[in-house]
Amino acid sequence: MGISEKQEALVKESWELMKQNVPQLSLRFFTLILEIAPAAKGMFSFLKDTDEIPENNPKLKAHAVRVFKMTCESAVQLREKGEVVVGDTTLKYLGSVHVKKGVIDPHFEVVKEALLRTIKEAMGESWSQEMNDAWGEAYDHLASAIKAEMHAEV
Ligand code: HEM
Ligand code: ISQ
Repeated sequence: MGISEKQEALVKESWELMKQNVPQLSLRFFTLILEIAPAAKGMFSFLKDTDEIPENNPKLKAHAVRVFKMTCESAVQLREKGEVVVGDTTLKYLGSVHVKKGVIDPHFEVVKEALLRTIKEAMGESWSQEMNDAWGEAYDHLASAIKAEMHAEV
């Protein structure tokens, strides 16, 4: 299943709005990940030695933004090409980073759920099911590409 032109626009527009509030967005995204899967905490180097999620941690913000951005780009590619083709080296690199950190396939559902809930909360009145499905679709394709690299890694 691909995504429609309208859905691509919904993803892009919502990201344009959300990125104006990166500190809150990244904190919420992360909080939700840990709410759904508390055990994930130990995997993130920037959280290991803290009790609470750092509100203004530059690394956390930068990482969270990359996840959103990559998912948004994946929506554009899905629309244009019907598939996700993040630069080959980027994918290989991401595959190896995640394998090294001990990420396994089911974790991707956790991050998806957290991402979609973050978007729903951030968009409030402007949120729609169609917007949600578009982000979900884009994420699924990106996640599959990363998972494929993770399995190719060894
Ligand atoms: C690191 C993206 C899924 C856990 C990263 C980095 C990116 C990224 C860009 C930074 C790599 C670097 O430059 O060091 C993504 C995307 C995902 C995804 C786009 C899904 C489509 C997941 C999942 C988990 C996870 C499912 C499991 C909970 C981590 C961890 C790191 C990381 C633990 C290392 C953080 C650190 O300590 O520096 N991810 N990720 N990621 N990711 Fe993901
Ligand atoms: C890395 N990978 C997946 C999700 C993330 C969320 C916040 C910060 C870093 C991340």
